[in-house]
Amino acid sequence: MVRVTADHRIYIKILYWGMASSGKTTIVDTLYRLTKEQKKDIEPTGNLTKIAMASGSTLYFDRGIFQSTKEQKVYYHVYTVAGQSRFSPLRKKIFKGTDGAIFVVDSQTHLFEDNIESLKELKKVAKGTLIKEIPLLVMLNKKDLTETISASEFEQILKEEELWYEVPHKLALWNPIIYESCALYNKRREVYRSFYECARRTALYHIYGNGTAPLDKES
Ligand SMILES: Nc1nc2c(ncn2[C@@H]2O[C@H](COP(=O)(O)OP(=O)(O)OP(=O)(O)O)[C@@H](O)[C@H]2O)c(=O)[nH]1
Ligand SMILES: [Mg+2]
Repeated sequence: MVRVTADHRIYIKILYWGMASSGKTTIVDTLYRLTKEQKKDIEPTGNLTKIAMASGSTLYFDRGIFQSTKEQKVYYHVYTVAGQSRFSPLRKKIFKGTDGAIFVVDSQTHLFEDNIESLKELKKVAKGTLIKEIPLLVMLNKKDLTETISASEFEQILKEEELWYEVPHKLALWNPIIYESCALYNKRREVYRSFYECARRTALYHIYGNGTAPLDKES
């Protein structure tokens, strides 16, 4: 839920969701580092909050706050969920108030089913709001590895899960973009672009769609 404070600051919540070890924490780490080091349209304010186990796996969530450098009143609260199955009730809590979601796939072929399970859980928690009210984007992560699934294979999953609209459906304009990504800082690929697109779509839903996917005038 986009929040506007009395001093006209706008807070937007963006959530990274996906199975354990798919790379969510690494993505936010990389996003933080690269926006701190380079001049981008967002910059981090303060540090990242990471609540993790000794293994590095997220125990509760990660959170970072980024500020738009063009629209200084706009802030993004960026969260990642803890992907291990046992944290399901926690994920439901963290999801509350999400304005934009990025689903992070561990694209290694042998994890196909685990990713579907994580997507189904997100769908259930979102109760029909994905795409219609909450922009959804996909990162097909770890594409630096061999033996990974392709974007068209994942598109098929989105279709089976009814998270894809065929033209001429008006919502087809807002179908998730599938980014073939690598979250590792030194080999990073599509980390900034996917975040930027999620932020952009979220703003459009808020400004032109009054909290829903903007459709053209005839609709
Ligand atoms: N090769 C490769 N490894 C990655 C990539 N992204 C993350 N990893 C590695 O995968 C492991 C898990 O990454 P995390 O970022 O902790 O995964 P997570 O999704 O936050 O996991 P949970 O917190 O348990 O849900 C780490 O060893 C990362 O270095 C990637 O794009 N390519
Ligand atoms: Mg994590």
